[in-house]
Amino acid sequence: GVRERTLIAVKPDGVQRRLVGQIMQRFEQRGFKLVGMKMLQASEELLSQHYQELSRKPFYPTLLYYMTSGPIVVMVWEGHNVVRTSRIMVGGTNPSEAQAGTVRGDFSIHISRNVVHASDSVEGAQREIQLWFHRKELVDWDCYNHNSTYE
Ligand code: YYY
Ligand code: MG
Repeated sequence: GVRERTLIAVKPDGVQRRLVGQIMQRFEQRGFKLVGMKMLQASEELLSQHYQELSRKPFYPTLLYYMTSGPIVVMVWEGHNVVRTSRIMVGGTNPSEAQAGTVRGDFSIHISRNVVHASDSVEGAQREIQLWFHRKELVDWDCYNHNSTYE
C-alpha cells in the first residue's frame, strides 16, 4: 500500500562529504513522503542491533567502528513499494557493481564507504524504524498533491 515505510540513513561518509541534500532530493523528487528525520552519532549498542544479522561477518567490527565514528542522518520515507524502490535507487552494496544513476553508483567507490543505508525488506524496515525512532518522532501528514502521485 501507499503507507509502506523504509529506513534510509546517510552514513558518516555521506555526511562528511555533504551529500545529505542530494540524497534527500532524490527521494523527494521521486515522490516519496518524508515522515521522520534526525541527525545523531549512533552508539555501538544501537548499531549492533541494527546490524545484528551481520554479527558473524568478518567486516562487522570495522563496520560498527566506522558507523559510530561520526554523525549520520536517519530518515523514514513512505510510499507505494518504497522498500523495493529505495533499494533500486540506492544501488548494489558494492559500489563497483552499483549502476550509474544510483546513489552508490554515482557517489562511491568502496564497499566500506557506500554512503547510504536502505532497509532490504518490509519486515526489516519495520524493525529498523522501531529501533531508530520513537513513534512520536514520526509525522503523519497529508500530501496536498497525493492524486498527482497515485491513482
Ligand atoms: O544492505 P546493504 O547495506 O546493501 O548491505 P549489507 O549486506 O546489509 O551490509 C551492510 C553494510 O556492511 C554495507 O552497506 C557495507 C558493509 N559491508 C562491508 O563493509 N563489506 C562487505 N563485504 C559487505 C558489507
Ligand atoms: Mg542490509
